[in-house]
Amino acid sequence: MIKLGMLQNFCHCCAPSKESDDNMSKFLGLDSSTQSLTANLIDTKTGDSLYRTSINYGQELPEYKSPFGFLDNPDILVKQSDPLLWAAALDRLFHKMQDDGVRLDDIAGISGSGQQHGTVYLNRKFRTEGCIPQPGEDLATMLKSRLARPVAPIWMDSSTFDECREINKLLGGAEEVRRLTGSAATERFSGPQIRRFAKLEPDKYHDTAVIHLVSSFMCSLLLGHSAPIDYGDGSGMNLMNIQKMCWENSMLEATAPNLAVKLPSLVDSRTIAGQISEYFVREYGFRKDTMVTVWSGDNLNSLIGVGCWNPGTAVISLGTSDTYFAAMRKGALDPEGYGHVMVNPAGGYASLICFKNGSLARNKVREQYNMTWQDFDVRAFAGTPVGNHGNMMLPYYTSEITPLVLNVEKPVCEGSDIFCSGEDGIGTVRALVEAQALTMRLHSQWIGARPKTLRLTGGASRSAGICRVMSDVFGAVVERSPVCDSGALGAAMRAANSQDKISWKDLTAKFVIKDDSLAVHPIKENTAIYDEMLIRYKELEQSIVG
Ligand code: XUL
Repeated sequence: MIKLGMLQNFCHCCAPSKESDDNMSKFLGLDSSTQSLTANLIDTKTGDSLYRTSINYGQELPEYKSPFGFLDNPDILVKQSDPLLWAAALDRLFHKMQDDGVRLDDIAGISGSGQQHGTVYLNRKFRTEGCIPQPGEDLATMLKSRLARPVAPIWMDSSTFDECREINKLLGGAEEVRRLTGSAATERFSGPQIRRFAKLEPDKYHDTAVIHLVSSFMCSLLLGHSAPIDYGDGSGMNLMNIQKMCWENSMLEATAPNLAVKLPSLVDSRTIAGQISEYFVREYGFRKDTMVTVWSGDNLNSLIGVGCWNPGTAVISLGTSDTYFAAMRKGALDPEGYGHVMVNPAGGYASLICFKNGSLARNKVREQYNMTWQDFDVRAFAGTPVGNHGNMMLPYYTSEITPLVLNVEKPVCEGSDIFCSGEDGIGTVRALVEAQALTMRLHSQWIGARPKTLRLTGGASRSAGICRVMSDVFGAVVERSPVCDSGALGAAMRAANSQDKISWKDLTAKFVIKDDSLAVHPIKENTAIYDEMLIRYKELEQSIVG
């Protein structure tokens, strides 16, 4: 077992004191996600979100040829991004904030949220010289000479089926990997991705001095040197012992040679990693003593941003991927291997299940039928009955993670063809959304009792039709989080909690507004229809997935 690094370097009680008290209440949360970089600036004195903005990679940085945040690849299982794009987005974001008149010298602290599992491979120059651009240089130009690998595999990658089997075998079975790391070896997780890289490009792997997650990589850019990885995002790697909170040597050895020396240290998610680098002071006028709290994974930040850091309410985040997550009261592991246990940055653990066919699938249906969001939401649900006349779909418009289904690009339909290929598409919309809710209910059963309350977040949570289906399928009250950037908000709240010692309870009361008039209550008769449908859904899934 490897010991924790020099924890005291990152201790959350050693922040230098600020010059004045006036400017200590503004905290910036950033969210480096698959398709965009988002900012949310909060003021803990007034309880306001002062400023929000987003840089969409495809639209605002087209030169990186990543319209959806990742590079084109002939192999549909391979999904990789250009880390230079993420660095360029950070510069672009601060320029935008300056142009919009945001006083960056007013910001006391920053933290962030990153798409989970993705890995960035950096060379010796990064380790020895850090990552502060020279005058006249920007972040992307500086970074070019510090990358050991020009691409970063991201969470959407499903190319590591063999590596997962190899890792599970080396550890004596998936169960042992799950017991140690909270998850069976999982295609998109960092460990299997690192193993594949070490196998396919051993020379480049050898030249890699540091391997970062997206979260710790972005944090490093802000600091100007290598940042630690927080326990939360560290638990999505298949490398961390989730009970002992340290790198698990047997996993490191089963993954790739010499991995221990390439990984940053692991720290508590409340750790202040240091002051912002001189680049941001020089270029954008940040104060020298703006402190940076370690970044964490996007779902874990969202847990805080929607106010569900305490057990009780499960969260459904409807984004590029759909995720189902909740703070955990007692430990449980998914015997089927799809669900994950991760460290909750607010303390304790959290369950997480990820479905790749989220907005990806919803958008495909909209495009297929040339529908507006309003058509999708209003017409489709009003025009079709609950249960869709018994028609059902497995929603695999692209390879799925939960359950694992590779090399698919078409949903599996049961029942009349009309609802999958009908001209107006309204039956298809209902079939898709019902399937998305049913698969969530089916694959979250390992966590324990069905939740009485669900909190929906993410763009698609604005859809009344989707909220109704979720509520009826789970037989639970659906609360709608008015916040669509819960990752960025959660990160800002984490910065305030670690740096200003404001409790989660106070932060939640100030920033997580919940409008009870928007709550959707389950209709018993509909839940009964879905209870029966769930049995059929499970059978259909098993007939395809095995
Ligand atoms: C979670 C997962 C995705 C990404 C999306 O395990 O893979 O939700 O975090 O950014």
